[in-house]
Amino acid sequence: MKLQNIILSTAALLATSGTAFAQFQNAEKAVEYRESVFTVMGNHFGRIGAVVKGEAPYNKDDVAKNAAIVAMMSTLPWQAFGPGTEGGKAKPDVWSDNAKFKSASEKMQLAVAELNKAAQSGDLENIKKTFGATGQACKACHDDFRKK
Ligand code: ASC
Repeated sequence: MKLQNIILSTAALLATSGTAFAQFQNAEKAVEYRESVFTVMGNHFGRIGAVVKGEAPYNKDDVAKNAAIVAMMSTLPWQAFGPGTEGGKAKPDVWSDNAKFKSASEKMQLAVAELNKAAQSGDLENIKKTFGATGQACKACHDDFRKK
């Protein structure tokens, strides 16, 4: 290999392997970030849950706001599961079976997008239906990838 090619490929490798860590100073910061995102997501999802379960009155604007927050948050944690960030509540399977984890994360984001659509339209029956499907997507991923 020519020296120039070695330099170019090394630079490319550093650029790509650096991205996982670039946004986080270290693994602990990545764990803190992703767990914080899940905390906020769970809080706002839970507020919709209270309405779905009849424990709180249905207010269209509140549910729409909470669903929009959940939808936005649902896109964020994945960047913080990069190589070398094992730890926290994540099982090692996140890294050893990463394709399955990615697929589960995508299912959750799609379910949340449907919930958000229903919430913005204000159709309570559809909110209930998509809330249930989203909860199942949360649980499926927790069963496989989150420590008890
Ligand atoms: C929630 C929450 C979760 C999911 C999950 C659904 O309200 O915080 O993690 O629902 O329990 O099964």
